[in-house]
Amino acid sequence: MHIKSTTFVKSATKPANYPPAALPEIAFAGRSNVGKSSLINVLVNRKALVRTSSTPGRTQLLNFFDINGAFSLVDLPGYGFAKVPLAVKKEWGPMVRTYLERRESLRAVVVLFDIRRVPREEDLQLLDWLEELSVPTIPVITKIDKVSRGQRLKQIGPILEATGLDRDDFTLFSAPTREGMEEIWERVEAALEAGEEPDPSIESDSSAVPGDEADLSPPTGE
Ligand SMILES: Nc1nc2c(ncn2[C@@H]2O[C@H](COP(=O)(O)OP(=O)(O)OP(=O)(O)O)[C@@H](O)[C@H]2O)c(=O)[nH]1
Ligand SMILES: [Mg+2]
Repeated sequence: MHIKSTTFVKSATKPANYPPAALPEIAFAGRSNVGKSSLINVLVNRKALVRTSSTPGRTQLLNFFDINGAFSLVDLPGYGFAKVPLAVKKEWGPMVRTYLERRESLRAVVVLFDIRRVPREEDLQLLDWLEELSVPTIPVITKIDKVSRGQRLKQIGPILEATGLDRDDFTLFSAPTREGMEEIWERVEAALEAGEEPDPSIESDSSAVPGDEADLSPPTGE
């Protein structure tokens, strides 16, 4: 993905305040502190487009970003942080559920899991909603730099067991090493393209090789 521009559009909590659903959109969800904002920053190659924090639970808003004027990324509020006041915790469910139900431009949700943690109720709730609402899901296991290569398979066992997903459903990712970044871009691009209306004026070419289009090719490294 060639990133020409990344712009923070706005924060919102309810549909009336969402920006217009003019562009296809990909959202990022997961528990507080799992690394949602860090993943977005790595994808768009910016150190701090999205604020990351060592104080989990600070982002209690939906944050909308415009990429290349072509699609949007949304950083969803995290859940499950013990120190968040109960009133705020109660808002998370309706806020996220409403977004998933009502956002017509939503193409997929990237769901993050920490390689060191067993998924909990809210993680499974989120997966259930995505399935119920038929929202395509891109599961990611993050912070893989925190365990040795040899330990990876053993560490992800409880995640596979709790979610019922297969090893191949997950992309393994690390923000500091950027491992997995290209694979996540490929999955995001596929989700963005899957939602496109076929343009009858363009002759379909089923033999096209993915990545042919200049703008949609994987990063060439830097
Ligand atoms: N080692 C390691 N640390 C990471 C990784 N991703 C994120 N972190 C760290 O984890 C902490 C939380 O990351 P954020 O990106 O702010 O997490 P978040 O999911 O956006 O958290 P909330 O906004 O509070 O919901 C920060 O200190 C990050 O530097 C990773 O892949 N590896
Ligand atoms: Mg965040």
